[in-house]
Amino acid sequence: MRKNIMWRLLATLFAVALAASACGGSDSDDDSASTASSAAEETEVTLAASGESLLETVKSRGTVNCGVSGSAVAFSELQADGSMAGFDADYCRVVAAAILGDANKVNFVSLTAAERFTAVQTGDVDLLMRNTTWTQSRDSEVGMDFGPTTYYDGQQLLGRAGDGFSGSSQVADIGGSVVCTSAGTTTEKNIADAASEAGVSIELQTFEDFDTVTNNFISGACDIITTDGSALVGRKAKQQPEGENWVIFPATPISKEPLGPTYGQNDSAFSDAVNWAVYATIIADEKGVNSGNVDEMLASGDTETIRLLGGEGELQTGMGLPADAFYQVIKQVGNYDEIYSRNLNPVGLSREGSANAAWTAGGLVYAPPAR
Ligand SMILES: N[C@@H](CCC(=O)N[C@@H](CS)C(=O)NCC(=O)O)C(=O)O
Repeated sequence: MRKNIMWRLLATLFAVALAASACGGSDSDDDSASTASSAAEETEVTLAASGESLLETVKSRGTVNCGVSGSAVAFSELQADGSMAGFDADYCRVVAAAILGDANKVNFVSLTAAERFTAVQTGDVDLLMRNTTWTQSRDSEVGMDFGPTTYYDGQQLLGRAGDGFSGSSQVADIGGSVVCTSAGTTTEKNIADAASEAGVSIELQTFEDFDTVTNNFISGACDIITTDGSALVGRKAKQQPEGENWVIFPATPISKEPLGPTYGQNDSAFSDAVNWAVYATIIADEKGVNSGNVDEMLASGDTETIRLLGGEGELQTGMGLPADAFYQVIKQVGNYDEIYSRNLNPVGLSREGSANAAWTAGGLVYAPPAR
């Protein structure tokens, strides 16, 4: 057992060292690379002191430290009263409801794209629900693990109709443009690749956050902004000035951006808890179980529904969660469709006909069985 813990410690330190070198070059900015050694030291302290899964740490702490953007329209937006609203914020609440029985036990931590992976490595946050794309390098050398995709996104561009752009514009049409995006994202690399593949040259400018990017577009300093399509839809809904017509293109995104929960690698107890909390929202949606009828379904649903809601709670207790973990998730936060509809429909993002529809409706949203 002790030997096991030592191996985990060594493996984690090795991963953090690798991640730190990767952050500077591929997925983060120089600032996060410069904190690499303190990240490694802090991680050593955290694991040496506990040697336990984050699941146990979260239970004894009594709150989930959840990394979000804080300024991603409809995904995680800091409100005037200090609360956090949005789809990602609600998925932080899903995790807290499952592990702690209380969706309000979340400490939201706003992070820029460039800061996010270091915040996981140092233990500042337990997980990210922060428009974070699952990629091969993040899943390996950066030292992250990824849970089920909660939103299937893709990168698009946003320009002005007044500059001659339309919904049918292509990357080949942006030659000579100043194109702006945030640093430390998949976005900056994808657009550079796409422009070179289309044979056009662009001036790519990166900024620390997407508020600055959007403000630079509004002021005219950027001709085009680019990021996950969902963020562009949100920005257009909230910030398009009167009399202007912002257009989003190309119709088929230039990349795949599967977004979902992200946490440090090799902690199965914690990742199982996060993953199955997300799956519970998807299964509940498939079964027609929602926050309004969950009590009724616990009494009279089919056998899988009763298992999922804790009528027979062994599946949940077997993974270190309370028997009613997923009942609490659905009762307090809702199923996938409720979470999607209340946050994303208001800005014009619809599940229908998209990859975010249920698999039974031609989409990709699918969960393994609760058995
Ligand atoms: N999904 C991409 C981009 C994520 C990201 O941070 N996007 C920036 C904009 S490029 C952002 O803050 N988006 C939300 C917003 O502020 O609207 C990634 O994981 O690298």
